[in-house]
Amino acid sequence: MTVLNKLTSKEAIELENNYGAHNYHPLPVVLSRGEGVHVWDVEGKKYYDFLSAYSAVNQGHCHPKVVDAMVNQAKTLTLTSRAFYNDMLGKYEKFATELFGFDKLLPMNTGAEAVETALKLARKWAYEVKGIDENKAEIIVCENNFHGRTTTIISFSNDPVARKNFGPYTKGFLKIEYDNLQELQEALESSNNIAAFLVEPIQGEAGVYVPSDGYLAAAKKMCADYNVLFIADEVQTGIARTGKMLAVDHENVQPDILILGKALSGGAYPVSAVLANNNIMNVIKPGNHGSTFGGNPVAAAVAIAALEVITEENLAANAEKLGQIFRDELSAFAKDNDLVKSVRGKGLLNAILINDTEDSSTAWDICLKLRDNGLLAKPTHGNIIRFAPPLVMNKEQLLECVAIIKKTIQEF
Ligand code: IF1
Repeated sequence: MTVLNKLTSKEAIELENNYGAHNYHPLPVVLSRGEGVHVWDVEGKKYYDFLSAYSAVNQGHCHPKVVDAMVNQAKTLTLTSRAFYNDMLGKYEKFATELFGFDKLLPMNTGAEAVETALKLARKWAYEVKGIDENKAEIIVCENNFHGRTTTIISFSNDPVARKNFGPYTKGFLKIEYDNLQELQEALESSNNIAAFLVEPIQGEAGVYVPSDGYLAAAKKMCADYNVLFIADEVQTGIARTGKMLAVDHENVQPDILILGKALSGGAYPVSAVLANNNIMNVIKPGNHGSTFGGNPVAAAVAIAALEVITEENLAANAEKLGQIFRDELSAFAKDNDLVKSVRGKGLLNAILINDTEDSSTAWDICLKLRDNGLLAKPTHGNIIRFAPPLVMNKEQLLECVAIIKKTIQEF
């Protein structure tokens, strides 16, 4: 069998089980094509994608403008490394910094790399600008955070599965409860060595926890009062997912450091970025940080196209509108269905809480049934099912999906 032969789902799953590391437990469906809000499996069955590759495909699968930008650039110049300049990076940096309102952008590839970059940047700023004693910088993070899977990032995770047997852990992190301003105040008060506060505007992996109104604005103000950097990890909530270009825009918060990833490329290519103003970004000097692929011409071309699609197709407003319909429909449904405890989210980043124990398989079983009924979603942490379709969905499609979700849950 040449590797390009058509596979059955069963064969594809077997290959991954035999030759791939078992670092995931995917829903048993093998996808082979994507277009807009739909994906198809190898047997040709069509599904609505309600995960969007964890909000990386906000612009819809294989968006023509994004794919064309990628293909055209890939035929011209793919990678120069940063040993030389290239004609795409500066254009992208100018476009993105003006779009998000920052002086500078440091280009990386994955979300975790961008988070690591932001941590290094905050520490270096703390030593060289704030004047904290060398190697004493502390960064405040939240319980139940998810910022990626590198050794330093899992060092401040409290998820045993992400953390156990990966020690020794990186020091210099203080944990506080999410959406708790009192604990943030106490942490800021506790030490003169606080460099930054790293926070997800909505905790995605933890189960789409939307903080109280005003939390982000109050937290940003408190950080400013203590000369502590406010770092917003918008890898999952950014790029129009929550109904605004950035989730922090709902509270008019301008982070000191902004972290982007996932849909920054429309899911076509690994692209991430860290944005900050000169008083912070200029602590980075040649040789301090970098990456072979960071800022490559294809990434630059894809990111410009992916961001233009968001603006041209007004996807933030669409996410806002459809998200409200989704929550209204499912909240009404939850009133008469004792399996759905609650619905929460913002824009098209939503989740339902299944009325069962954390370790029950109900959420998983519902997702298997949703798959049979033509809609793909996956539980996060136990009994929470996240629903995050591409932002290009229209109202008719959304209502069809709401009907599928209701019908499926009613079958339980
Ligand atoms: C997986 C979770 C979501 C993120 C935030 C940084 C990163 C992520 C807020 C790192 C990545 C992804 C990782 C992906 C599944 C998905 C995920 F379930 F893992 F937690 F979305 F909630 N900051 N989240 O959400 O970005 O290095 O992955 O590009 O690991 O399976 P990355």
